Amino acid sequence: MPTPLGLMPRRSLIWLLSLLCLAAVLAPTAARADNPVVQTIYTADPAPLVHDGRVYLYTGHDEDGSTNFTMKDWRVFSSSDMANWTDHGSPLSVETFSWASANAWAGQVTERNGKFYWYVPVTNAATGRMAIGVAVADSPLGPFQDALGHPLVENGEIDPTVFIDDNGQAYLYWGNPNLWYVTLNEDMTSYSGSPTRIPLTTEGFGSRTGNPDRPTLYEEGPWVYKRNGLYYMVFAAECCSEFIAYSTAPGPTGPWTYRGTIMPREGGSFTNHAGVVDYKGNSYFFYHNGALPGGGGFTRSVAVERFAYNADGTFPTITMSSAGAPQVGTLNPYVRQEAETSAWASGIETQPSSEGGMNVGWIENGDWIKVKGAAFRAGAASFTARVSSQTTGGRIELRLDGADGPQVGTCTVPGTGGWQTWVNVSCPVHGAAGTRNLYLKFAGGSGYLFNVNTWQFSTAP
Ligand SMILES: [Ca+2]
Ligand SMILES: [Ca+2]
Repeated sequence: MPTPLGLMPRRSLIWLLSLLCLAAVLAPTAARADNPVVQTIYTADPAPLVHDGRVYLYTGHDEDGSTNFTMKDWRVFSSSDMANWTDHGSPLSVETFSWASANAWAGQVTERNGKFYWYVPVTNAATGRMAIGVAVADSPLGPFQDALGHPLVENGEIDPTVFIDDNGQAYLYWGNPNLWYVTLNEDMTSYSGSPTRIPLTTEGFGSRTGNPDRPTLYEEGPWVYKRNGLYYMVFAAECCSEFIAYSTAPGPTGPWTYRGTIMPREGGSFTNHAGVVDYKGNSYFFYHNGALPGGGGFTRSVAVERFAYNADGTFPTITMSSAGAPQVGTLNPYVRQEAETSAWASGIETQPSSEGGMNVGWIENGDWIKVKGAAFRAGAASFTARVSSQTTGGRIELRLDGADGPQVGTCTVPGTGGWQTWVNVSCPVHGAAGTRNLYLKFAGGSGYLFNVNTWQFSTAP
């Protein structure tokens, strides 16, 4: 059995590489960019899930200023248009597992019979080794509970990916430096037989030189799925820095054939981690990099690109962009929208709201939120927001096209007596018609001004 000691030389190398990467951090992303997906915190290890018409994006969470893989909880975001993402907070953390002590690393969620199963690697406090736990929920947003009260499987290796074949047989794959699978039972929380090692042959996973312990390109982070009868294993290759490569097979247990690079090494993070889904007729490739200000190997951010498979089912080369995926459809500003739904957020953070879900907070003068592609149609007449303020409040400027674009309304936010004491404020709107990018720009004095939970436009004053 491999031990965590097997990872030690790599972690040392990572230190050096991360310092190099810090020096190479890109200038702050242009305001029009929609990648990375989340700007309010650092996110890593994307695991997308399409369910009931929405994309749910499960991620890890790098702590601010982290200089190691300091990760305490997982996060979930969702979207119906691939451009505006709603922050749903943290429905799962290391603390959810009473037997775990640290390291909320890369996992994946799947749905079966109306329940959602989240497979994650964490440190088993009793053994000190990485183990894989499984949490279960009735909703893709959680809250998730430990399904077992102990690890599902433990061999010191990480990065579970889960796949349910057309015949209902489920598989859990994981591993670094090896690659393993077990056949999961229908309850998704137990398995038959014992963990099986997938042969890491050069035919199956390419070859690398100069590392006798790792003769193939396989490093970590497998992502397994099936498309048009072909089984795909996408994985992080040849640390460090990692690129994303893939192999295919005629069945879920192989034999695997190496197919080459999907995403070359780039992006200011020495790791990468892929998640692939189809949604509303297009294919999407999620990954992570160090593109946010302050970003790097331990302060990563999840990003996404739209792509199309080649006719023979092979991947095109996919490179990182700051533009992100095109919006699918538009956002309806005439239904209640969460303030924590945005294509880009500048200066703000989010927190759990006393009214459920999350709210936007830490709003200071000049902060703003971009909502992409709001379909105002013939025109909006008024705007209402659910707000709170323990101080004296401020103003929400409604602007179009840019944070300094044309102003179509201004709502005054009063003090409400507390950061979770919510009231509605409304104001008239003039000149908001057609489909435009909406900016909520926040203005006022010094310090934190107010919080916003939800907002909605109306066609009548
Ligand atoms: Ca702020
Ligand atoms: Ca909210």
